[in-house]
Amino acid sequence: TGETTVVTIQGMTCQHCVQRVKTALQSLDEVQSVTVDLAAHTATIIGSRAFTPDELAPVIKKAGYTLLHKK
Ligand code: 9UX
Repeated sequence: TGETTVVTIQGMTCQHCVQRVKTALQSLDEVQSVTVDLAAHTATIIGSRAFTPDELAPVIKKAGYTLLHKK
């Protein structure tokens, strides 16, 4: 079991970008797996809990990308 969090990320344009985002998100405690869909600009995080945009945004920014906040 696990909680799934899906976020939209701006700025990923290649598989190196995908790997950077995956590595950054996998560094978080309580993250079990991360998959990134380059075409959809999304990252799907499975973990022992859900993750909030506020805690994910700085991690994604540090990797060089931008969390797109849902309107
Ligand atoms: Mo290459 Mo992806 O610079 O940014 S890692 S396009």
